[in-house]
Amino acid sequence: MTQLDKDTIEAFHRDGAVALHGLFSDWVDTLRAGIARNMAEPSADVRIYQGKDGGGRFFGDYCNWNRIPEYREFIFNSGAAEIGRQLMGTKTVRLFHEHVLVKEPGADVATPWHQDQPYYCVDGTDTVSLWIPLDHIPRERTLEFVAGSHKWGKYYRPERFDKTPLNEGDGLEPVPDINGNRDKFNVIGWALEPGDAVAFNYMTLHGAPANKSQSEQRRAFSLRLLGDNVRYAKREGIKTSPPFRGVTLTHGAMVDAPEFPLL
Ligand SMILES: O=C(O)CCC(=O)C(=O)O
Repeated sequence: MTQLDKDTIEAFHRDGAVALHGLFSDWVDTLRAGIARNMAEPSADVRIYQGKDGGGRFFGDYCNWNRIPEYREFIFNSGAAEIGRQLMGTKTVRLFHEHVLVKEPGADVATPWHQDQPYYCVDGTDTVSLWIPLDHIPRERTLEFVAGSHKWGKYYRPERFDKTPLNEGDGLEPVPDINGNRDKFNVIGWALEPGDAVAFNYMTLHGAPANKSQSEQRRAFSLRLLGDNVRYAKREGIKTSPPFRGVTLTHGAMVDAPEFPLL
């Protein structure tokens, strides 16, 4: 069992994001195979942004672990849940969902700066996503974070990745212009190899550039985990993403449902 060192865990809590190198190298082929299957058989919730002028697609799909055997194998057997548990410092780890994000060569849609929690039907601070790249990621193409933003106490307005709002009139303030003011924010990010991971809190502001490479794709598998203090959040009149249409939990309940197995 991998034991994370104290500095890594401290950096995760301080900055809201930390790089973990080489942890999942043995799982790269499995996850690539799962993503190929997922792209060939997408769910009804798939979102595909077609690049302009011959650019590739930005493919996003989620909540497919139950029907993609490679995802199940990874989620239940890779030790990722234990890594999440150590980072959060919790007794329990529950699966929230997986999210796959592929930017084909020339995919010209950037991932806008956002926090994940305002999109979700959960609230709490014991949260972690493990964003696992399956291709070489140079620093200029990596997922970036505003260090410390998970502690700002703000929920910013969720948008679709093409910048259309997920909900009109949600009363939330827009995400600040981070790219236009990079000197004012502590932006962190790492060059990564296949099987590395970046772990981040659902409240940490993050974003990623378009894929300007004309030859290299950028595949990523993001595993979303929940810890002890997370509760179901019913956001009245608001579309969440993922939608979790079949879940009947009440507001404030433990997130205990077959969709969210204990790991
Ligand atoms: O892969 C990307 O471009 C975005 C990833 C992301 O926003 C996430 O995993 O929460």
